[in-house]
Amino acid sequence: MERTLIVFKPDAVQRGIVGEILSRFERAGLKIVGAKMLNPDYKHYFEHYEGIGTLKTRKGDKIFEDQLASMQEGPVIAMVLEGVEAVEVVRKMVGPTEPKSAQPGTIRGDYAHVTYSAAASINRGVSNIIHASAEKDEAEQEIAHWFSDSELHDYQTVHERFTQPAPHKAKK
Ligand code: IDP
Ligand code: MG
Repeated sequence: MERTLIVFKPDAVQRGIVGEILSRFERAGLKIVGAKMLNPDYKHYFEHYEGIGTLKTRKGDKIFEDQLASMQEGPVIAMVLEGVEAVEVVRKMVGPTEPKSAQPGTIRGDYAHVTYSAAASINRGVSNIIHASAEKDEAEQEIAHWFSDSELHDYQTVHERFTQPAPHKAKK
């Protein structure tokens, strides 16, 4: 089963909308296998956003530094979710990076509206509620960066009954 990292950013935590967003993932049947609140330092975010995410290389110094400062505005809640093709499914639910372009129905489209240019004018990374790993390889690196093995848990959900081999045969 595939795993992906999500991080509720300071804007989600401070707006008090973590619970209702999390319920979307639970409703879809994704399984929480790790969860914690933390306040990471610059070094941790540097590795997350540049070492793994190449944000500085892709978008330049200003956007990178604005983004790291925005993430340090308060604690975040990090989780590892597990499910069938979880990386792609969670990204689909989260929507594209810029809230203005994110469709209604996605988390970024439903809970935010801001633009890159508005964010640049106030020296912030664009506030888009939640981080989600973009690729399988990125997810593996991010999970190892945010969670130790002992913080990831193994248990059965009722939903897994429907993602595992059927025990029965059709009745004739
Ligand atoms: P993603 O979060 O959708 O994967 P990335 O390109 O990996 O997008 O960027 C990481 C985060 O950095 C974004 O979620 C957003 O908060 C911020 N960011 C990315 N590009 C821009 C930009 O052009 N302006 C402002 N903030 C940006
Ligand atoms: Mg990314």
